[in-house]
Amino acid sequence: GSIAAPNTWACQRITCLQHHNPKLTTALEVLEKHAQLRDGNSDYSRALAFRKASCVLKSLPHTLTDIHQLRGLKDIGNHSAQVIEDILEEGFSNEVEEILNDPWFIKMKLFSSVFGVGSAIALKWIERGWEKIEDAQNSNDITSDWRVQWGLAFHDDLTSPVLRQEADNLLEVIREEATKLLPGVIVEIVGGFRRGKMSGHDADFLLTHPDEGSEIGLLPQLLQRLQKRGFLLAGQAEKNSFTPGVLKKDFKLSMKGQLDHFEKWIGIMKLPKSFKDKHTDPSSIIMPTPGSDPIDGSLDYQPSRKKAKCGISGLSPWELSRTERAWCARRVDLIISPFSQYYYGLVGWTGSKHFNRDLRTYSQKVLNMKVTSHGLFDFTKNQSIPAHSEKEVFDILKLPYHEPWQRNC
Ligand code: DGT
Ligand code: MG
Repeated sequence: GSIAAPNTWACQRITCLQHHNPKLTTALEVLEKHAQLRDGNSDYSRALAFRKASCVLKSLPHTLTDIHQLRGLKDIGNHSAQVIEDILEEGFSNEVEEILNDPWFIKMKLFSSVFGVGSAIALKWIERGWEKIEDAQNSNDITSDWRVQWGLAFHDDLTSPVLRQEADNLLEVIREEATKLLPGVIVEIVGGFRRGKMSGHDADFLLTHPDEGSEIGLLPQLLQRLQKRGFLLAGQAEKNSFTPGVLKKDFKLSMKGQLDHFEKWIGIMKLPKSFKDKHTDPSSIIMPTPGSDPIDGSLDYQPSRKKAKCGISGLSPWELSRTERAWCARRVDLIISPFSQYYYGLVGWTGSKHFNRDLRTYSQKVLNMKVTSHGLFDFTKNQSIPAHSEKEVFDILKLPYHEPWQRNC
């Protein structure tokens, strides 16, 4: 008989980190990754099809044993169904095995694991005949993108998973400093850690304050304090590029592209290795590390410019990465949200990415609403609708409330 999940939308289903079909979903996600790398931004529908299928399997209440159990589910396309059938019958999929052994795929995955490198740059590097990270590290003809420079120099650190304990310890430091600057500030861990993951590729933090407007100016001061304590390595601050109004045309503007418009710092921090241990007291820790003096004032956050770059150390990224050090380089995002947008921002920055994507499509197609990290616009009522809690976001979207750990699709 069919054990198909009754709900068609991923945002209606409960999807936990631990589920019953990891072998199948791992295989489908290899195909998704392959499609992403092959098609780049030109066609993400192929990648999406594999993700959708994987997501359905994650929400099943038991291990799939027969392909017929999936009968009638619209999110399992023919290609995915074939792969699932192969694995159920043979124990493996030839197509997936071939991809995993494909030198092009292996190199693409390796190069795109560098911070700041997407499939376009990875392709270029392969065309140059590069095979290893060292080939890019040793090249003097490398991009001037600060992310790629630091991403290459600290590739080992940045590709070793950030542990939950490190994120928790950093949360304490950020809360401590942010609260000194702005009592009552709310600081939340978002991203994968909020969904219950024990490790991740970065740590994401969302900050707000119930007194709307008081958060303005917080980020540059917070960065300065973190810098004084030796936590910053390199990064880039972006100012809030848009404040959505209540009008439809304003709201439409706020949804250009995939990215949001919050003020944020995207960067790399230096976390003491002791942060991996449970019993560290992160409070007041100051890191005695070489090269922590700011060069040429480039840390300074320049609100007049849209983007201000922060290169922090006096040493080159490469030199710094070779020093004897008691810290690990970690990718960190700090996001500042005005309180009136906070709960939409919280849902958006908690993810998963696929949960967000599905939520947007569902809202549009089923409810004639547009939802972003900044708010929600109801095209039927021709008005934007505020939310005062995460639960309210779900209520407005006529969805059962799901805890962050149930949004792992
Ligand atoms: P990870 O870090 O590998 O454990 O995985 P996540 O789920 O933390 O993914 P990450 O860190 O890339 O992004 C965190 C969440 O925030 C993710 O669900 C999607 C969302 N997100 C990331 N970047 C943006 C952005 O620029 N705009 C918006 N609206 N959301 C974003
Ligand atoms: Mg993350």
